[in-house]
Amino acid sequence: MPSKHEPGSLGQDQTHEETGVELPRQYRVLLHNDDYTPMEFVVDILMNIFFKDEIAAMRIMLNVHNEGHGLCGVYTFEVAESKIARVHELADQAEYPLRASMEED
Ligand code: TYC
Repeated sequence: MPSKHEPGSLGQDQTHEETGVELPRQYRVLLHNDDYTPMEFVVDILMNIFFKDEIAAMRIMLNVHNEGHGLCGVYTFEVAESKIARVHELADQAEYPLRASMEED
């Protein structure tokens, strides 16, 4: 069994410079405040699209309401993109101006 500092070992303490293994880039998905989307709609979005429990969803919604924007979660590009598309789809359908965006973590 090679020691965990040898190349090819199973140790998890090597840097990606040593292993050449790159982690996928991660993106923060943000929700933005507006004056028209009902609070309950935002809580439902956070529970159904971002899988938050009711307490966490309420906390994030109030943070967005008070600060202007708030973090929903951190995902790979494709997952972030599809969650944002789903938020916009549901908001558009309900005719609310709710918007989400992403930025690299
Ligand atoms: N500001 C909205 C209201 O007072 C609630 C709200 C919260 C809207 C979060 C958007 O992302 C949002 N009804």
